[in-house]
Amino acid sequence: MARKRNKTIITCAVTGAIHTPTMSDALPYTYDDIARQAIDAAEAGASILHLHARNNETGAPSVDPADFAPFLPRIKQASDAVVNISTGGSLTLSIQDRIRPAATFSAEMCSMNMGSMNFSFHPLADRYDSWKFDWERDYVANSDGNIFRNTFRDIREAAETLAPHEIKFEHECYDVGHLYNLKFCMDSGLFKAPIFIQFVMGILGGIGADIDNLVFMKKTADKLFGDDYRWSVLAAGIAQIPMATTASQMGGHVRVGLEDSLLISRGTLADSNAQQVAKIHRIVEELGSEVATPDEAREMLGLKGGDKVNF
Ligand code: KMH
Ligand code: ZN
Repeated sequence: MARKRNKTIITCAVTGAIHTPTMSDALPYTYDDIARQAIDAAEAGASILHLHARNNETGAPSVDPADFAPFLPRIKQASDAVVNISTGGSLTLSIQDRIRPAATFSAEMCSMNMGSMNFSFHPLADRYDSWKFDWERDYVANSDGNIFRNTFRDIREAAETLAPHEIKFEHECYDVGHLYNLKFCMDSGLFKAPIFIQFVMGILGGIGADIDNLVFMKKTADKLFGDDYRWSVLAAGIAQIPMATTASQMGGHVRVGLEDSLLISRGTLADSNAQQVAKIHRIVEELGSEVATPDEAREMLGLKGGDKVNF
């Protein structure tokens, strides 16, 4: 008898902190739009919603819990999806500032970035002649000076502060070395199995988005973590859907959303997060896998449950 395949978890990363309002009218930044697009993405099949906040008027990325508070309860009321709060919402603020939203709202999941690195999107600055908001051009152009700081001390501090909340981490690994950082932290007792690894591919500063690299990341994770991990892929830009498709065929989970790509196909902007979710949902099913419900995702990842959050 054929071995039953694991169901595929779709995460949708709804807005992020890389893209800016000028780049796409579909990018949600108001509280209302973030709530509405998150709910629509869940209805289209996303069982995890990876959420950042933005300033309601200007769309500038924000890690202020006050900018999460207006949309989190609305999402919870309208959907059963797992809420995953970013702890990487700023490339300049301290880890203490970055983890405050996850701690304040005691989410079921949050991101945990597994190494320090260059993290740049400055080439995007040359694509636009005019910008909707004053902050955008400098924010994008100056990202060539960014160091995304996630030292071992930062990771320990985040893990220890968040431990009482029983939050499951989405371990964002942007390169092979980050897997070794994660192994070191696991061996130090910071994280409990099964860990959930997000292979992040195609960020300028991290590993490129191609199949050889994905196989290498996966083989390295197998070697380091054995059966103690679940994994997913996000690829930036046009590689998003092809790499998610490949991951789903390799037994992994997938992440889409306007945080990672503004496109629905080469040269065409997506009109919403839900459109990307619907596309990968269709592909996963057409290729013979099933998409996990939020409760199935909770079971697979060992989450504490949607009734234990603080929003
Ligand atoms: N924007 C992604 C490449 C985080 O939120 O902690 C990485 C990310 C970081 O999702
Ligand atoms: Zn994020």
